[in-house]
Amino acid sequence: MRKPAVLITGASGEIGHGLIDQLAADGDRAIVTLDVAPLDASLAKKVHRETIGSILDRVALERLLAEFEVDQVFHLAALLSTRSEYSPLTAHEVNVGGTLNLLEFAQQQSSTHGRPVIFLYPSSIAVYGMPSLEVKASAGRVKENQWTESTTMYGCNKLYCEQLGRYYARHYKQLSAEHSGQVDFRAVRFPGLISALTVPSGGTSDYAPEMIHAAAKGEPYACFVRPDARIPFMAMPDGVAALLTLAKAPRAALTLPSYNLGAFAPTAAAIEQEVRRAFPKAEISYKVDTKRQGIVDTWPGDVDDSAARRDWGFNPKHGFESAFREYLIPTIKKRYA
Ligand code: AKB
Repeated sequence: MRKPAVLITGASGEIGHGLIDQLAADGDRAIVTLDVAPLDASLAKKVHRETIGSILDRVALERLLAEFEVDQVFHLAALLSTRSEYSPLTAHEVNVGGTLNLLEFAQQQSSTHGRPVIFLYPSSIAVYGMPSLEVKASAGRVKENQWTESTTMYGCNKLYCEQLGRYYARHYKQLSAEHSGQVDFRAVRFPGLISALTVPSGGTSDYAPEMIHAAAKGEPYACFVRPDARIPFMAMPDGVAALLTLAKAPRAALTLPSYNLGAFAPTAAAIEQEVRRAFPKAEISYKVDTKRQGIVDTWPGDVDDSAARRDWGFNPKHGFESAFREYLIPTIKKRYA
């Protein structure tokens, strides 16, 4: 008998940390992970099977298919936006090829156990491409179907994978008589995520978490975007909660294949001010990287997430002040104490 399980790819990354804790606490399925990097020891003991390997390795996926009855997939593995610009072909291979492998895995799983496989996919604000700062300023809160002309490989990968997910969910092998199995694809477009426990790497929204963590460690930080740069952000626990809430939502309530999520949309200067409030001696300066700034300029200043709130009750606990004062600062202070 195969064991019922949830599969998490990219499990040792930032979202994986919080997600494993929550899923282990729920305890209703065995947790199986797949990542090129090992899990922290504290997390490894909470999972049933840790597989060190790549999402491009179809043999590893075949083995998991043979051993586990997966009915939920959290496909977190990806190369983020900054890293992807340095190696766009590798990014395409991992972000698109890897997602295709996972969708096929979910499809095969579903046809072997006869139940839909709920497939959670974190997409990103990187799917948007605001054509100019003037348009960004006047566009207000961008809706899911507006301005989706990304200028980054990562953003293009995410947008295409949303489409692949929609294809697997609704039109897979539409001309074939023997098609069985069903992928229940559900995606969110995350804003920049800020965790008190981990520091991201390879992203372009990294300036916010980097600034906070540097100040907490007493290290100087040169912010790579202008003080007036603005994009939406969210505290990591709200991001994890959103994925888990969407996973449990009744299928019939979902009207979009991919939902915007937002929580607060501060400028870099507002983040600096909040960091200084907690760490008055913080050494923060600005050394603008015009190319990374250029990417941030194409991302919306804020997103309209009313569809997620209406369809499946997305309701982040933290706004800007509470994210800092109730979650980030106290947790980070403890972490580096
Ligand atoms: C990145 O900066 O690449 C990510 C994202 C916004 O998806 N954090």
